[in-house]
Amino acid sequence: MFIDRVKIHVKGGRGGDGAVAFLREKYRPFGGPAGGDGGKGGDVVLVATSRKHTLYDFKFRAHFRAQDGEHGKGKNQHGKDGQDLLIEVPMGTVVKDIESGQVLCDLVEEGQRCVVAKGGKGGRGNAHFATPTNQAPRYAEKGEKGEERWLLLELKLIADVGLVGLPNAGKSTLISKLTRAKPKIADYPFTTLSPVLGVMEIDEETHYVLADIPGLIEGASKGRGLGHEFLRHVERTRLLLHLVDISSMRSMDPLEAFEVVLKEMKEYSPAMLSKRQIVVGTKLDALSDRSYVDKLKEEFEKRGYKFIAISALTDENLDELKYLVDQEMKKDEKAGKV
Ligand SMILES: Nc1nc2c(ncn2[C@@H]2O[C@H](COP(=O)(O)OP(=O)(O)OP(=O)(O)O)[C@@H](O)[C@H]2O)c(=O)[nH]1
Ligand SMILES: [Mg+2]
Repeated sequence: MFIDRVKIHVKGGRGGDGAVAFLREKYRPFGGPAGGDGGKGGDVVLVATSRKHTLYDFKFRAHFRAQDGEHGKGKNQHGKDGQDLLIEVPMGTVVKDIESGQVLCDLVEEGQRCVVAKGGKGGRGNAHFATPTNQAPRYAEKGEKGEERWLLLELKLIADVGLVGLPNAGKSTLISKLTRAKPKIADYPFTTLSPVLGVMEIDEETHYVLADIPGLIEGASKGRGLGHEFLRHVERTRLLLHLVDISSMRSMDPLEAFEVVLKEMKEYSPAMLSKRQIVVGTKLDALSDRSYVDKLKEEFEKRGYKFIAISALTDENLDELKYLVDQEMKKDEKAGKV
């Protein structure tokens, strides 16, 4: 199962209490106050790692607590600080505080850290509280409680290229051709229920991560079909392949299909529309009138999009599509936008 959203509870360690103690030495029976400070409680820290790819582990464990600080001791000995609790999460994890809804951090790089619950401060021992009028204070501070909160962890897959389109457009078939991913493919809508990633190799040094997501339909932003939440998995891609069925059995005019999906993307986030898109006409093998391809090409180019017609069944133009993707991605690199 693909787990891309979990709730966890985190709690920093409690600070150790300060000690109340007095020096009692052989020749100084009434030595001064000597209660040491309590140690600080450990922090709970999330750490991004490339070793994990899902939030699956959190299905089995939802509560995390860092170690408490030790209490202070006599002879001015400070308690030890509690150890931080490090929790590994996959790269691409966005961390939200559930109560405030605020995004606390966005863990995108290997080793990146985010302190999600601070440990409490240790209390000061009575040694701190001696004054000229009270040279033997009998009190010390308690350690503070650690911070605690519920977090929502959401995994945004970090893909380079996202595949979008209506259900049945042929997204999963295409990713299965361009990568080693083996998604389910069928001739009914909403075959794909959760995102699938695949790696497309161009040459030894160059590869791109493709993301196949569930199809969008009109009203997806209002919860129809599988909704539009899945778009978050392609939110960070640099390029979208927008698939439209151009076969003779298509259920909708390709330009109309394109507009429907654009509208839903815009509802999700207007920023999605500023992403580069290549329009991919699919199922070319099942198109009887080939002159239609030129017409479509013209129409899409008029709107400012590159257009390519392919068949994932006969492999027609798949190499050309790969080449186009590579070109578009390298444009970014040259412009230093990566
Ligand atoms: N003739 C032909 N059929 C295709 C081609 N590509 C996909 N199909 C068929 O179209 C149907 C839908 O394909 P999928 O790849 O599952 O479509 P999808 O876009 O992933 O659909 P959802 O996951 O439901 O959004 C399947 O029956 C495929 O066999 C193609 O190039 N030629
Ligand atoms: Mg699919």
